[in-house]
Amino acid sequence: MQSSNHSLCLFEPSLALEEIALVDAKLSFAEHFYSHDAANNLFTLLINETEWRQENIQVWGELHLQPRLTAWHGDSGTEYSYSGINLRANDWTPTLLKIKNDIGVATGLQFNSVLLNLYRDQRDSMGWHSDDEPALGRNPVIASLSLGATRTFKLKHKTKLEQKILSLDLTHGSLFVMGGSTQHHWQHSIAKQTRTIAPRINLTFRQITFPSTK
Ligand SMILES: O=C(O)CCC(=O)C(=O)O
Ligand SMILES: [Mn+2]
Repeated sequence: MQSSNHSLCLFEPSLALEEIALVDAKLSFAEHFYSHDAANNLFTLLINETEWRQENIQVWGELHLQPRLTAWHGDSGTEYSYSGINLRANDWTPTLLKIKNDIGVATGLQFNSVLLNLYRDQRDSMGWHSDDEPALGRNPVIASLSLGATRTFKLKHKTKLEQKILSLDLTHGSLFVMGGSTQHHWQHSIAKQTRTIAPRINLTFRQITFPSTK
């Protein structure tokens, strides 16, 4: 439910995306894509409006509960499969459409779906992976908005072991974009921590390629 305190029209994002140099990757980052107040506003809206689910995933043939909550929204017909889960898209909400539009203006790109992750505390995490599902097509662009507590996003090269792991603090209101061949060459993760960490929401906007248009 939206109250006047949480109006979507009160803020505009900053468009300043800066490149992060990394071999075999194309990365850019805007630390203050949304102001602190705008990011607070979006965090509150998304926590309350989202039907958060804890999905079972298959790891080495065994079912486990994912160590975070998720939701999938997108254009009708977009569906997403990973680790044995099949997600049918929920409709766009005004909040998600506003963010999608702001990111579209900043990047010049269109997205047709978004995966929302809620890391409830320091015990929630995301294991090493690449966003390289066939439905994302070749050289996908993934636009990642972070809200709430800062978590460290790590990138490690798949084959060039001399490349150091890159650690990037994804702060409240920041936008991080991965494109080019990043997903071919690098894996990324969010590790569990031992110190107490407040909740964090991450939204990754994606463009799903429909089989019929391939
Ligand atoms: O939470 C993050 O920053 C990463 C999320 C992610 O890698 C994903 O949704 O595929
Ligand atoms: Mn990912």
